[in-house]
Amino acid sequence: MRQQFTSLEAHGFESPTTQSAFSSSSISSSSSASDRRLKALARHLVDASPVMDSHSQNPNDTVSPSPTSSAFHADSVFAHIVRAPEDPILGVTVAYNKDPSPVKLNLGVGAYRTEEGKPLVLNVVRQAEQQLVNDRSRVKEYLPIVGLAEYNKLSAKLILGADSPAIQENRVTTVQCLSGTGSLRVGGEFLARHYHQLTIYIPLPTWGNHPKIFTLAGLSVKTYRYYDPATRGLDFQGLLEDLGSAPSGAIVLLHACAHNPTGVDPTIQQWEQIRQLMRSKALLPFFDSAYQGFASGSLDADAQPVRMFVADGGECLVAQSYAKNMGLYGERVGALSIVCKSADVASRVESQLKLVIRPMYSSPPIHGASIVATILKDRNLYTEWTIELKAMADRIISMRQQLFDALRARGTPGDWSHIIKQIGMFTFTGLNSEQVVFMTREYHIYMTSDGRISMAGLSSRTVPHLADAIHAAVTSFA
Ligand code: PLA
Repeated sequence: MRQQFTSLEAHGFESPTTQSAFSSSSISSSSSASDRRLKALARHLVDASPVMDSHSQNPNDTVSPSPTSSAFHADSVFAHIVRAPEDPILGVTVAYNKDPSPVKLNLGVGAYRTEEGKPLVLNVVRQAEQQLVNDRSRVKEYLPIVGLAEYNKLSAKLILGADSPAIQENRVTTVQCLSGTGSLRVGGEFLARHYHQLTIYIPLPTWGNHPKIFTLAGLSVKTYRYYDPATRGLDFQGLLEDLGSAPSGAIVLLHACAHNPTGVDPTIQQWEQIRQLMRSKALLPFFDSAYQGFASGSLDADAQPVRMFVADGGECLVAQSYAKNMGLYGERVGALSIVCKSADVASRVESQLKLVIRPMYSSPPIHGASIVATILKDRNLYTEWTIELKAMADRIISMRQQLFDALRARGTPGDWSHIIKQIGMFTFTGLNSEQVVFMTREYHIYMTSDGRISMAGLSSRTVPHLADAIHAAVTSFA
Protein backbone atom coordinates (compact mmCIF):
# COMPACT_ATOMS: atom_id res chain seq x y z
CA MET A 1 0.00 0.00 0.00
CA ARG A 2 3.05 2.27 0.24
CA GLN A 3 2.30 5.29 -1.89
CA GLN A 4 4.91 6.87 -4.05
CA PHE A 5 7.48 9.07 -2.39
CA THR A 6 5.75 12.41 -2.79
CA SER A 7 7.02 15.92 -3.17
CA LEU A 8 5.58 16.75 0.23
CA GLU A 9 7.68 14.00 1.68
CA ALA A 10 10.62 15.31 -0.30
CA HIS A 11 10.07 18.61 1.42
CA GLY A 12 10.46 17.02 4.76
CA PHE A 13 6.99 15.70 5.45
CA GLU A 14 6.32 12.19 6.59
CA SER A 15 3.19 10.46 5.39
CA PRO A 16 0.15 11.54 7.41
CA THR A 17 -1.60 8.22 7.80
CA THR A 18 -0.80 4.57 8.17
CA GLN A 19 -2.13 4.11 4.65
CA SER A 20 1.35 5.00 3.61
CA ALA A 21 3.38 5.08 6.79
CA PHE A 22 2.92 1.42 7.66
CA SER A 23 2.51 -1.66 5.58
CA SER A 24 0.10 -4.28 6.80
CA SER A 25 2.97 -6.39 7.99
CA SER A 26 3.72 -6.55 11.64
CA ILE A 27 6.40 -4.90 13.70
CA SER A 28 6.24 -7.78 16.08
CA SER A 29 8.94 -9.02 18.32
CA SER A 30 9.08 -11.32 21.26
CA SER A 31 11.31 -9.02 23.30
CA SER A 32 10.24 -7.09 26.38
CA ALA A 33 8.24 -3.89 26.27
CA SER A 34 11.24 -1.73 27.08
CA ASP A 35 13.37 -3.45 24.42
CA ARG A 36 10.71 -2.81 21.87
CA ARG A 37 10.50 0.82 22.89
CA LEU A 38 14.26 1.25 22.48
CA LYS A 39 14.18 -0.45 19.09
CA ALA A 40 11.32 1.77 18.01
CA LEU A 41 13.22 4.84 19.08
CA ALA A 42 16.28 3.67 17.18
CA ARG A 43 14.14 3.12 14.10
CA HIS A 44 12.70 6.62 14.36
CA LEU A 45 16.21 8.05 14.47
CA VAL A 46 17.25 6.04 11.43
CA ASP A 47 14.07 7.07 9.57
CA ALA A 48 14.92 10.67 10.20
CA SER A 49 18.22 10.43 8.35
CA PRO A 50 17.43 8.55 5.17
CA VAL A 51 19.85 10.14 2.74
CA MET A 52 23.22 10.61 4.26
CA ASP A 53 25.69 9.35 6.71
CA SER A 54 25.04 11.75 9.52
CA HIS A 55 28.67 12.05 10.64
CA SER A 56 30.53 12.59 7.40
CA GLN A 57 27.81 14.69 5.77
CA ASN A 58 27.04 17.00 8.62
CA PRO A 59 26.69 20.48 7.12
CA ASN A 60 28.63 21.86 10.07
CA ASP A 61 31.72 19.99 8.86
CA THR A 62 31.77 21.84 5.56
CA VAL A 63 31.00 25.33 6.82
CA SER A 64 34.21 27.26 7.46
CA PRO A 65 34.35 28.02 11.14
CA SER A 66 33.85 31.58 12.26
CA PRO A 67 36.66 32.76 14.51
CA THR A 68 34.50 33.33 17.55
CA SER A 69 31.96 30.56 17.79
CA SER A 70 33.49 27.79 15.69
CA ALA A 71 35.19 25.92 18.48
CA PHE A 72 31.98 25.61 20.36
CA HIS A 73 30.05 24.82 17.22
CA ALA A 74 32.28 22.02 15.96
CA ASP A 75 32.50 20.44 19.35
CA SER A 76 28.81 20.31 20.11
CA VAL A 77 27.88 17.00 21.64
CA PHE A 78 24.78 17.30 19.45
CA ALA A 79 26.73 17.92 16.22
CA HIS A 80 25.59 14.56 14.82
CA ILE A 81 21.89 15.38 15.19
CA VAL A 82 20.07 15.35 11.86
CA ARG A 83 16.99 17.40 11.20
CA ALA A 84 13.80 15.39 11.66
CA PRO A 85 10.96 15.74 9.19
CA GLU A 86 8.03 17.98 10.13
CA ASP A 87 4.98 16.22 11.52
CA PRO A 88 2.74 15.18 8.61
CA ILE A 89 -0.30 16.98 10.07
CA LEU A 90 1.01 19.76 12.33
CA GLY A 91 3.80 20.47 9.80
CA VAL A 92 1.12 21.58 7.32
CA THR A 93 0.37 24.49 9.67
CA VAL A 94 4.09 25.32 9.86
CA ALA A 95 4.23 25.55 6.05
CA TYR A 96 0.96 27.53 5.97
CA ASN A 97 2.27 30.07 8.48
CA LYS A 98 5.26 30.77 6.24
CA ASP A 99 3.12 31.53 3.18
CA PRO A 100 2.55 35.30 2.69
CA SER A 101 -0.35 34.84 0.23
CA PRO A 102 -3.59 36.62 1.27
CA VAL A 103 -5.73 33.80 -0.18
CA LYS A 104 -3.98 30.98 1.69
CA LEU A 105 -6.21 28.41 3.36
CA ASN A 106 -5.26 25.88 6.03
CA LEU A 107 -7.30 22.68 5.73
CA GLY A 108 -4.61 20.53 7.33
CA VAL A 109 -5.11 20.13 11.06
CA GLY A 110 -8.61 19.39 12.35
CA ALA A 111 -9.39 22.67 14.10
CA TYR A 112 -12.78 24.33 14.01
CA ARG A 113 -13.02 27.77 12.45
CA THR A 114 -15.99 30.13 12.28
CA GLU A 115 -17.53 31.41 9.03
CA GLU A 116 -15.06 34.30 9.40
CA GLY A 117 -12.18 31.82 9.53
CA LYS A 118 -11.43 32.52 13.20
CA PRO A 119 -10.76 30.00 16.01
CA LEU A 120 -13.80 29.67 18.28
CA VAL A 121 -13.91 29.73 22.07
CA LEU A 122 -17.33 28.39 23.03
CA ASN A 123 -19.58 30.70 24.97
CA VAL A 124 -20.06 28.04 27.68
CA VAL A 125 -16.30 27.77 28.05
CA ARG A 126 -16.05 31.54 28.60
CA GLN A 127 -18.81 31.34 31.21
CA ALA A 128 -17.21 28.42 33.01
CA GLU A 129 -13.84 30.18 33.03
CA GLN A 130 -15.44 33.29 34.49
CA GLN A 131 -17.00 31.23 37.29
CA LEU A 132 -13.63 29.64 38.02
CA VAL A 133 -11.82 32.97 38.11
CA ASN A 134 -14.46 34.50 40.39
CA ASP A 135 -14.18 31.66 42.88
CA ARG A 136 -11.48 32.92 45.28
CA SER A 137 -11.47 29.62 47.15
CA ARG A 138 -9.85 27.90 44.19
CA VAL A 139 -6.14 27.18 44.58
CA LYS A 140 -3.37 25.88 42.37
CA GLU A 141 -2.37 22.81 44.35
CA TYR A 142 -1.30 19.66 42.51
CA LEU A 143 -4.13 17.42 41.40
CA PRO A 144 -3.92 13.76 42.40
CA ILE A 145 -2.03 11.50 39.95
CA VAL A 146 -5.33 10.43 38.38
CA GLY A 147 -6.59 14.00 38.06
CA LEU A 148 -9.78 15.73 39.14
CA ALA A 149 -12.15 13.14 40.65
CA GLU A 150 -15.33 14.96 39.68
CA TYR A 151 -14.10 15.43 36.12
CA ASN A 152 -13.31 11.73 35.83
CA LYS A 153 -16.78 10.68 36.97
CA LEU A 154 -18.49 13.12 34.62
CA SER A 155 -16.31 12.05 31.68
CA ALA A 156 -17.18 8.38 32.17
CA LYS A 157 -20.85 9.34 32.34
CA LEU A 158 -20.59 11.37 29.15
CA ILE A 159 -19.18 8.54 27.05
CA LEU A 160 -20.84 5.53 28.69
CA GLY A 161 -24.23 7.10 29.43
CA ALA A 162 -25.76 8.35 32.68
CA ASP A 163 -27.48 5.03 33.36
CA SER A 164 -24.54 2.79 32.50
CA PRO A 165 -24.59 -0.33 34.71
CA ALA A 166 -20.79 -0.47 34.50
CA ILE A 167 -20.58 2.91 36.26
CA GLN A 168 -23.25 1.98 38.81
CA GLU A 169 -21.36 -1.20 39.63
CA ASN A 170 -18.08 0.74 40.05
CA ARG A 171 -16.45 -1.34 37.33
CA VAL A 172 -15.00 1.67 35.49
CA THR A 173 -11.77 3.39 36.37
CA THR A 174 -11.22 6.78 34.76
CA VAL A 175 -8.03 8.82 34.86
CA GLN A 176 -7.60 12.35 33.55
CA CYS A 177 -4.91 12.47 30.87
CA LEU A 178 -3.31 14.93 28.47
CA SER A 179 -6.07 15.08 25.88
CA GLY A 180 -6.77 12.19 23.53
CA THR A 181 -3.13 11.59 22.69
CA GLY A 182 -2.09 11.27 26.33
CA SER A 183 -5.02 8.97 27.07
CA LEU A 184 -4.02 6.66 24.21
CA ARG A 185 -0.41 6.67 25.36
CA VAL A 186 -1.21 5.90 29.02
CA GLY A 187 -3.64 3.16 27.95
CA GLY A 188 -1.07 1.72 25.54
CA GLU A 189 1.64 1.68 28.16
CA PHE A 190 -0.63 0.09 30.76
CA LEU A 191 -1.47 -2.69 28.28
CA ALA A 192 2.19 -3.18 27.34
CA ARG A 193 3.02 -3.70 31.02
CA HIS A 194 0.07 -5.76 32.17
CA TYR A 195 -1.92 -7.30 29.33
CA HIS A 196 -1.10 -10.75 27.99
CA GLN A 197 -1.32 -9.80 24.27
CA LEU A 198 1.07 -7.16 23.01
CA THR A 199 -0.33 -6.78 19.51
CA ILE A 200 -2.66 -3.91 18.69
CA TYR A 201 -4.56 -3.81 15.40
CA ILE A 202 -5.20 -0.35 14.00
CA PRO A 203 -7.33 0.47 10.95
CA LEU A 204 -5.73 1.07 7.54
CA PRO A 205 -5.56 4.00 7.18
CA THR A 206 -5.77 5.71 10.55
CA TRP A 207 -4.69 8.91 12.29
CA GLY A 208 -0.93 9.11 11.62
CA ASN A 209 -0.01 9.39 15.29
CA HIS A 210 -1.60 6.05 16.29
CA PRO A 211 1.22 3.75 15.16
CA LYS A 212 3.84 5.96 16.81
CA ILE A 213 1.95 6.25 20.10
CA PHE A 214 1.43 2.52 20.44
CA THR A 215 4.88 1.48 19.21
CA LEU A 216 6.56 3.81 21.69
CA ALA A 217 4.20 2.60 24.42
CA GLY A 218 5.68 -0.86 23.88
CA LEU A 219 3.01 -2.58 21.76
CA SER A 220 3.41 -4.26 18.38
CA VAL A 221 1.30 -2.57 15.73
CA LYS A 222 -0.53 -4.41 12.95
CA THR A 223 -3.23 -3.12 10.67
CA TYR A 224 -6.68 -4.33 9.67
CA ARG A 225 -8.37 -3.41 6.40
CA TYR A 226 -10.84 -0.56 6.81
CA TYR A 227 -11.20 1.67 3.75
CA ASP A 228 -11.81 0.70 0.16
CA PRO A 229 -10.51 3.43 -2.19
CA ALA A 230 -12.59 1.97 -5.05
CA THR A 231 -15.91 2.60 -3.30
CA ARG A 232 -14.60 5.34 -1.02
CA GLY A 233 -16.47 3.41 1.67
CA LEU A 234 -15.89 0.79 4.33
CA ASP A 235 -14.10 -2.44 3.38
CA PHE A 236 -16.36 -4.34 5.74
CA GLN A 237 -15.50 -7.77 4.36
CA GLY A 238 -11.78 -7.03 4.67
CA LEU A 239 -12.28 -5.75 8.21
CA LEU A 240 -14.15 -8.90 9.29
CA GLU A 241 -11.54 -11.14 7.65
CA ASP A 242 -8.59 -9.38 9.28
CA LEU A 243 -10.12 -9.23 12.76
CA GLY A 244 -11.33 -12.81 12.26
CA SER A 245 -7.77 -13.98 11.71
CA ALA A 246 -6.23 -11.90 14.51
CA PRO A 247 -4.85 -13.95 17.41
CA SER A 248 -7.21 -14.43 20.34
CA GLY A 249 -6.92 -11.62 22.87
CA ALA A 250 -5.33 -9.10 20.50
CA ILE A 251 -6.10 -5.43 21.13
CA VAL A 252 -8.14 -3.62 18.46
CA LEU A 253 -8.13 0.17 18.10
CA LEU A 254 -11.55 1.42 17.01
CA HIS A 255 -12.49 5.00 16.14
CA ALA A 256 -15.65 5.55 18.19
CA CYS A 257 -17.11 7.83 15.51
CA ALA A 258 -16.03 10.14 12.67
CA HIS A 259 -13.12 7.97 11.53
CA ASN A 260 -9.99 10.01 10.82
CA PRO A 261 -8.94 10.45 8.02
CA THR A 262 -11.64 8.68 5.97
CA GLY A 263 -14.88 10.04 7.44
CA VAL A 264 -16.28 6.54 6.95
CA ASP A 265 -17.98 4.84 9.91
CA PRO A 266 -19.60 1.40 10.16
CA THR A 267 -23.41 1.39 10.40
CA ILE A 268 -24.94 0.35 13.72
CA GLN A 269 -25.70 -3.09 12.22
CA GLN A 270 -22.07 -3.42 11.14
CA TRP A 271 -20.89 -2.34 14.60
CA GLU A 272 -23.04 -5.12 16.06
CA GLN A 273 -21.34 -7.67 13.78
CA ILE A 274 -17.93 -6.30 14.73
CA ARG A 275 -18.87 -6.56 18.41
CA GLN A 276 -20.01 -10.15 18.07
CA LEU A 277 -16.87 -11.15 16.18
CA MET A 278 -14.57 -9.40 18.66
CA ARG A 279 -16.26 -10.83 21.72
CA SER A 280 -16.27 -14.35 20.21
CA LYS A 281 -12.49 -14.09 19.75
CA ALA A 282 -11.86 -12.27 23.04
CA LEU A 283 -10.33 -9.32 21.15
CA LEU A 284 -9.91 -6.32 23.46
CA PRO A 285 -11.55 -3.09 22.19
CA PHE A 286 -9.63 0.15 22.65
CA PHE A 287 -11.86 3.03 21.53
CA ASP A 288 -10.44 6.36 20.45
CA SER A 289 -13.23 8.89 21.01
CA ALA A 290 -11.83 12.19 19.78
CA TYR A 291 -15.00 13.53 18.12
CA GLN A 292 -18.01 12.72 20.34
CA GLY A 293 -20.81 15.06 19.22
CA PHE A 294 -18.94 16.22 16.14
CA ALA A 295 -20.09 13.46 13.81
CA SER A 296 -23.87 13.67 14.15
CA GLY A 297 -24.25 16.67 16.43
CA SER A 298 -25.56 14.31 19.15
CA LEU A 299 -23.35 13.23 22.04
CA ASP A 300 -25.43 10.11 22.63
CA ALA A 301 -25.63 8.99 19.01
CA ASP A 302 -21.87 9.32 18.59
CA ALA A 303 -21.25 7.28 21.76
CA GLN A 304 -23.47 4.42 20.68
CA PRO A 305 -20.75 2.07 19.37
CA VAL A 306 -18.85 2.36 22.67
CA ARG A 307 -22.03 1.79 24.67
CA MET A 308 -22.85 -1.35 22.66
CA PHE A 309 -19.54 -2.87 23.72
CA VAL A 310 -20.07 -1.89 27.36
CA ALA A 311 -23.69 -3.13 27.45
CA ASP A 312 -22.59 -6.71 26.81
CA GLY A 313 -20.72 -6.79 30.11
CA GLY A 314 -17.31 -7.18 28.48
CA GLU A 315 -14.18 -5.15 29.08
CA CYS A 316 -12.76 -2.31 27.01
CA LEU A 317 -10.68 0.87 27.06
CA VAL A 318 -11.84 4.32 25.94
CA ALA A 319 -9.66 7.37 25.28
CA GLN A 320 -11.65 10.63 25.29
CA SER A 321 -10.68 14.11 24.13
CA TYR A 322 -12.38 17.46 24.73
CA ALA A 323 -10.14 19.18 22.15
CA LYS A 324 -12.77 19.28 19.42
CA ASN A 325 -16.16 18.95 21.08
CA MET A 326 -15.45 21.68 23.65
CA GLY A 327 -12.87 23.50 21.55
CA LEU A 328 -10.28 23.02 24.31
CA TYR A 329 -7.45 22.02 21.94
CA GLY A 330 -4.58 23.70 23.76
CA GLU A 331 -5.85 22.95 27.26
CA ARG A 332 -5.05 19.27 26.69
CA VAL A 333 -8.05 17.75 28.45
CA GLY A 334 -8.81 14.07 28.01
CA ALA A 335 -9.56 10.92 29.93
CA LEU A 336 -8.82 7.22 29.80
CA SER A 337 -11.53 4.88 31.06
CA ILE A 338 -11.00 1.18 31.53
CA VAL A 339 -14.20 -0.82 31.90
CA CYS A 340 -13.56 -3.97 33.93
CA LYS A 341 -15.57 -6.99 35.01
CA SER A 342 -15.65 -6.08 38.69
CA ALA A 343 -15.07 -3.16 41.05
CA ASP A 344 -12.18 -5.00 42.63
CA VAL A 345 -10.34 -5.42 39.31
CA ALA A 346 -11.06 -1.80 38.38
CA SER A 347 -9.49 -0.49 41.56
CA ARG A 348 -6.36 -2.61 41.07
CA VAL A 349 -6.14 -1.43 37.47
CA GLU A 350 -6.32 2.16 38.70
CA SER A 351 -3.48 1.57 41.14
CA GLN A 352 -1.31 0.44 38.21
CA LEU A 353 -2.37 3.36 35.99
CA LYS A 354 -0.95 5.62 38.68
CA LEU A 355 2.41 3.87 38.30
CA VAL A 356 2.30 4.59 34.56
CA ILE A 357 1.40 8.25 35.00
CA ARG A 358 3.56 9.33 37.95
CA PRO A 359 6.95 8.90 36.22
CA MET A 360 5.58 10.24 32.91
CA TYR A 361 4.18 13.64 33.97
CA SER A 362 3.32 13.18 37.65
CA SER A 363 -0.19 14.60 37.55
CA PRO A 364 -2.36 16.36 34.97
CA PRO A 365 -3.10 20.11 34.67
CA ILE A 366 -6.02 21.57 36.59
CA HIS A 367 -7.49 24.35 34.46
CA GLY A 368 -9.01 22.56 31.46
CA ALA A 369 -10.46 19.74 33.54
CA SER A 370 -12.07 22.32 35.85
CA ILE A 371 -13.72 23.99 32.84
CA VAL A 372 -15.10 20.65 31.63
CA ALA A 373 -16.35 19.66 35.09
CA THR A 374 -18.04 23.06 35.55
CA ILE A 375 -19.92 22.62 32.27
CA LEU A 376 -20.83 18.95 32.66
CA LYS A 377 -22.22 19.28 36.18
CA ASP A 378 -24.40 22.34 35.54
CA ARG A 379 -27.66 21.57 33.77
CA ASN A 380 -27.88 24.96 32.04
CA LEU A 381 -24.27 25.07 30.91
CA TYR A 382 -24.54 21.48 29.71
CA THR A 383 -27.62 22.27 27.62
CA GLU A 384 -25.96 25.35 26.18
CA TRP A 385 -22.89 23.27 25.31
CA THR A 386 -24.98 20.71 23.38
CA ILE A 387 -26.51 23.58 21.38
CA GLU A 388 -23.11 25.09 20.53
CA LEU A 389 -21.76 21.65 19.67
CA LYS A 390 -24.68 20.95 17.35
CA ALA A 391 -24.10 24.31 15.66
CA MET A 392 -20.46 23.38 14.97
CA ALA A 393 -21.45 19.95 13.63
CA ASP A 394 -24.17 21.49 11.46
CA ARG A 395 -21.78 24.07 10.03
CA ILE A 396 -19.40 21.29 9.02
CA ILE A 397 -22.26 19.36 7.41
CA SER A 398 -23.34 22.46 5.49
CA MET A 399 -19.76 22.92 4.24
CA ARG A 400 -19.97 19.41 2.78
CA GLN A 401 -23.10 20.32 0.86
CA GLN A 402 -21.64 23.62 -0.35
CA LEU A 403 -18.42 22.04 -1.58
CA PHE A 404 -20.33 19.26 -3.30
CA ASP A 405 -22.65 21.79 -5.01
CA ALA A 406 -19.70 23.95 -6.07
CA LEU A 407 -17.94 21.01 -7.74
CA ARG A 408 -21.15 19.97 -9.47
CA ALA A 409 -21.66 23.54 -10.71
CA ARG A 410 -18.16 23.47 -12.21
CA GLY A 411 -18.76 20.10 -13.83
CA THR A 412 -15.63 18.76 -12.13
CA PRO A 413 -15.05 15.24 -13.48
CA GLY A 414 -15.73 12.41 -11.02
CA ASP A 415 -18.29 11.32 -8.47
CA TRP A 416 -18.05 13.63 -5.47
CA SER A 417 -20.97 12.22 -3.49
CA HIS A 418 -18.54 10.92 -0.84
CA ILE A 419 -18.12 14.54 0.29
CA ILE A 420 -21.69 14.52 1.58
CA LYS A 421 -21.69 10.87 2.64
CA GLN A 422 -18.59 11.05 4.85
CA ILE A 423 -18.96 12.16 8.43
CA GLY A 424 -17.06 14.22 11.00
CA MET A 425 -14.40 16.82 10.62
CA PHE A 426 -12.66 15.51 7.51
CA THR A 427 -13.31 14.69 3.90
CA PHE A 428 -11.02 12.08 2.40
CA THR A 429 -11.17 13.60 -1.07
CA GLY A 430 -9.38 10.94 -3.09
CA LEU A 431 -7.03 13.62 -4.46
CA ASN A 432 -3.55 12.19 -4.93
CA SER A 433 -0.34 13.67 -3.59
CA GLU A 434 0.54 15.24 -6.95
CA GLN A 435 -2.79 17.05 -6.98
CA VAL A 436 -2.29 18.15 -3.38
CA VAL A 437 1.13 19.61 -4.20
CA PHE A 438 -0.39 21.42 -7.18
CA MET A 439 -3.21 22.90 -5.06
CA THR A 440 -0.74 24.12 -2.46
CA ARG A 441 1.62 25.60 -5.05
CA GLU A 442 -0.97 27.23 -7.31
CA TYR A 443 -3.83 27.99 -4.91
CA HIS A 444 -2.12 28.22 -1.51
CA ILE A 445 -4.45 25.56 -0.12
CA TYR A 446 -2.78 23.51 2.60
CA MET A 447 -3.83 19.95 3.37
CA THR A 448 -2.22 16.62 4.25
CA SER A 449 -0.61 14.74 1.37
CA ASP A 450 -3.16 11.90 1.56
CA GLY A 451 -5.85 14.28 0.25
CA ARG A 452 -7.61 14.79 3.60
CA ILE A 453 -9.23 18.19 4.08
CA SER A 454 -10.59 19.60 7.30
CA MET A 455 -14.16 20.68 6.54
CA ALA A 456 -14.09 22.62 9.81
CA GLY A 457 -11.48 24.95 8.32
CA LEU A 458 -13.71 25.86 5.38
CA SER A 459 -16.32 28.65 5.11
CA SER A 460 -18.90 29.82 2.56
CA ARG A 461 -16.39 32.46 1.54
CA THR A 462 -13.57 29.98 0.83
CA VAL A 463 -15.58 27.15 -0.77
CA PRO A 464 -15.37 28.67 -4.31
CA HIS A 465 -11.58 28.99 -4.05
CA LEU A 466 -11.28 25.36 -2.93
CA ALA A 467 -13.66 24.17 -5.65
CA ASP A 468 -11.63 26.05 -8.29
CA ALA A 469 -8.46 24.43 -6.99
CA ILE A 470 -9.92 20.92 -6.96
CA HIS A 471 -11.35 21.43 -10.44
CA ALA A 472 -7.99 22.59 -11.79
CA ALA A 473 -6.13 19.77 -10.01
CA VAL A 474 -8.48 17.08 -11.30
CA THR A 475 -8.48 18.37 -14.86
CA SER A 476 -4.70 18.91 -14.92
CA PHE A 477 -3.71 15.56 -13.37
CA ALA A 478 -6.27 12.94 -14.25
N1 PLA B 1 -7.39 10.61 17.95
C1 PLA B 1 -7.77 11.00 16.73
C2 PLA B 1 -8.48 10.02 15.86
C3 PLA B 1 -7.50 12.30 16.29
O1 PLA B 1 -7.86 12.66 15.08
C4 PLA B 1 -6.81 13.19 17.15
C5 PLA B 1 -6.48 14.60 16.71
C6 PLA B 1 -6.47 12.72 18.42
C7 PLA B 1 -6.77 11.43 18.79
C8 PLA B 1 -5.72 13.56 19.42
O2 PLA B 1 -6.29 14.70 19.79
P1 PLA B 1 -5.86 15.47 21.12
O3 PLA B 1 -4.65 14.84 21.68
O4 PLA B 1 -5.62 16.86 20.68
O5 PLA B 1 -7.04 15.33 22.01
N2 PLA B 1 -6.26 14.80 15.34
C9 PLA B 1 -6.09 16.14 14.76
C10 PLA B 1 -4.95 16.90 15.40
C11 PLA B 1 -7.35 16.96 14.97
C12 PLA B 1 -3.63 16.20 15.43
O6 PLA B 1 -3.20 15.56 14.47
O7 PLA B 1 -2.99 16.31 16.49
C13 PLA B 1 -5.86 15.97 13.26
O8 PLA B 1 -5.76 16.98 12.56
O9 PLA B 1 -5.84 14.81 12.79
